[in-house]
Amino acid sequence: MNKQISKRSFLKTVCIVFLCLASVNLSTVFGETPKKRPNVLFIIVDDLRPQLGCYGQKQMISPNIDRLASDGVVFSKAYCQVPVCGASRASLFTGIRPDRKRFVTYYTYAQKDAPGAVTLGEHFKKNGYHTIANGKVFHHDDDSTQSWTEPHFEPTGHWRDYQLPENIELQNVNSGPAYENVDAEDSIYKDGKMIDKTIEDIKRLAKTDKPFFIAAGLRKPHLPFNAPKKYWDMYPLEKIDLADNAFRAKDAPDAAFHGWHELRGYFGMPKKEEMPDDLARKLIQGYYACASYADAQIGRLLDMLEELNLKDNTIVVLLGDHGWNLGEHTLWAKHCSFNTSLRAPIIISVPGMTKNRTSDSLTEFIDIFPTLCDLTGLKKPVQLQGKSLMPALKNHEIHIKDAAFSRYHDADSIRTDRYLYTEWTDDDGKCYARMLYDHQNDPDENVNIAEHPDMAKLVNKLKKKLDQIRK
Ligand SMILES: [Ca+2]
Repeated sequence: MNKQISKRSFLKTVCIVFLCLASVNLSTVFGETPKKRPNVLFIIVDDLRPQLGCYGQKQMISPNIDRLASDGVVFSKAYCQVPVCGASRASLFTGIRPDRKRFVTYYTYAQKDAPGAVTLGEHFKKNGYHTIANGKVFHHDDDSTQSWTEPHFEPTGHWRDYQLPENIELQNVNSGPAYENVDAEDSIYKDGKMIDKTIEDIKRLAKTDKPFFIAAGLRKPHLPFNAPKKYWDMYPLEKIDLADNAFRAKDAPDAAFHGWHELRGYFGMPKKEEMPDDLARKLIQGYYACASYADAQIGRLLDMLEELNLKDNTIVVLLGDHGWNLGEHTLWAKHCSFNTSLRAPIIISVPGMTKNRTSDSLTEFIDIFPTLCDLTGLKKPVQLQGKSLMPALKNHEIHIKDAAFSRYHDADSIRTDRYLYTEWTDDDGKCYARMLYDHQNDPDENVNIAEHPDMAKLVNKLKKKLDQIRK
C-alpha cells in the first residue's frame, strides 16, 4: 500500500516538474504573452468600379489605392455576389451566397436574411479583436450591431450630404442634384469626417494589447457626386472620354437593360430621354472627382499606418461593393448583369506576403471572410461558402477557383476564365432570357452569342453549373 502511494507521489512530482519546465520553455519561446495577431484595416468603397491605375486603367486618378496595390495583390477578376449595396454587403459580411429569396435588394439586412450567421466583424470580436465600424459598412447602421466592440460611427447629417444651401433646399422640396462642386476642405463631407475619426481610432488602439479590426466604409463615389473643387479640377471636362460602347449589346435580351432610375431620380436628370453627351461627360467627371476624393481619404489611413509603425503588423483589404456603368450599354449605375456592374476591385496587402503583383484568379466577395480567417489564424465558421485566397497571396500565379457566381433578381451569372454567361428564370425555374459574352474576343460585351448554334454545348455546360449553385 505504502509502496503504491509513494509510486503515485513520485509520478505526480515528475508531472509537476515537467509542466513547470514546459511552461518556462514556452515563455522563453513566445515571451510572457502570446504573439499578437495582425490587425485588419478593412476599407470598403461604395460603388467603386475597378477603373484604377493599378488595374491598368487610365483617366481615373488613384495614387493612394495604387500605393496600396504596390504593397499587395490586385485581384483582376473579382466579382461581387449581388450588384447592389445592401445585398452585396450582407453576403460579403456573412460569407454566404445570395439566392432567390436571400440578399436580394439594396435594402437587405444581413441579420434578417441570414439569422444566426456569424458576421465577419463578430467573428473577429469573439476571437479577441477590438472591432470598429465607421461610415457605410453594412448598408444599415443598425444591422448586426453585435459585430462591433464600440457603437457604429456615422457622421451626422443626411446621407446625400449636400453642402450648398441651394442644393439642400432642392432636396428638401423634391430631390437634390446628381453632383456638387464646393471649394472647401476634405472634412466638409462625411467621408473626410469618418476618416478623421478612424485615424483617432487607429492611434488609440495602437497603444493597446488587443489587435484591431477596423472597417472604414467610404460613401463616395456613390451618387450624388459631391466632392471638393480640387478633385473636380483634376479632370478637365474637355478631356473626359465617353464610353466606347454607349449602345445596346447586339442581340442582348431586354431583361439585360434597365432605365437607370437611381440616377434619373436626381434633379435635372432626363426623366425618360437618353443621356445627352454633355451631361454624360459632366457625370463621368463627377464620378472621377468623387473616386479621387475617396482615394485621398484612403491615403490618409495608409499614412497613419506608416507613421505609427503599424504597417508590418496590419493586413489591409480594399474593395468596392460592386461595379458601376458610366454609359456603357446605355446604362448608368449598377443593377445589371454586365461585367461593368458585377466586376469590382479587391486589393489585399499582407505583411510578409506577395507585393506589387496582379492575380488573374477568379475571385468572389464571399472569399474575403475565409481569407481573413486564414491570414489571422482564426477558425472558419461552418456557414462560409467561399474559398480562402491565401494561396494566391503567397503566390499570385495560383488560381483559386474556375468560376465566380453573381445574381440579381431573376438573373444568375457565371464568370469563367473566358466567358460571362447570364440567364433569367421565372419563379418556376423556366429560363426566359440569356446572354453569353466571350471575353477573349469581346471584352466589352458588345455581342451576345448565347443563341449562336456553335455555343449550344457551352451554354448547356454553364447552365448546369448555375443549376448546381441554385440548388
Ligand atoms: Ca454600392
